[in-house]
Amino acid sequence: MNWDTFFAPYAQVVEELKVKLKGMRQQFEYEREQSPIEFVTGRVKPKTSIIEKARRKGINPENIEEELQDIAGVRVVCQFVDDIYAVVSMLQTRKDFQIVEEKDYISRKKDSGYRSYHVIIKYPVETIHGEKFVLAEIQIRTLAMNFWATNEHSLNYKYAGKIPAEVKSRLKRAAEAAFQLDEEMSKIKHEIHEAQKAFRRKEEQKKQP
Ligand code: 0O2
Repeated sequence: MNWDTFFAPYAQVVEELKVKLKGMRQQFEYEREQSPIEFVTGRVKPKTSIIEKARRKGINPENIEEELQDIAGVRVVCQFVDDIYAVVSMLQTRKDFQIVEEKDYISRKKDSGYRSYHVIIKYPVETIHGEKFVLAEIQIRTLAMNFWATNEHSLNYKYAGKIPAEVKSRLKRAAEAAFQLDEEMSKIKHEIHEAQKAFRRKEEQKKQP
């Protein structure tokens, strides 16, 4: 397989989705409204991870494009849990891609303690050979969920998926703490928004001559 050719449409999808999602954030700013999107990142899954995941899930290499949903991955990070659902509703109304699956690991967290909302989409990408539909995964999570998932991911990498029991139980407690943090912050969301609005107004005044 020519991996450069294989990766090209995925790299394009990730870039296009990043531009579009960052554009949504920008539009909220232009309209002086609180954006539900804090930041957006994206990546194309590395070759070794694709091969390893396909092997683990028993996917025939010929079917990787149809069966591996997260070769193109974009992450939307929000301040509050409510924001996640606001982003999901906005994605549901878009006409530039089709949602093929939604995985709500927030109302039903994974055994590891992982929480996040995943939206799997079919995205039409223009290539030099014409239109190609590519699967992509949009992960939407709060800052607290992201903090937990990033650290857990590093530990999984370190221990090659076999995290020692003691570390695992600490991770479970940390997941609970992240959940509590989201709950508490949601309760003072309005006050935080007011404070952030006032701060932005002050910054804008400073810029004026
Ligand atoms: P990477 O390195 O982030 O790309 P699965 O069979 O559970 O591995 P599946 O069926 O594709 O994966 O779907 P799922 O469960 O929605 O997981 C897809 C991605 O979600 C994972 O990709 C992770 O990015 C993230 N994820 C899912 N579960 C966990 C978890 O317990 N901890 C962390 N930190 N992230 C998780 P990859 O390919 O596993 O990894």
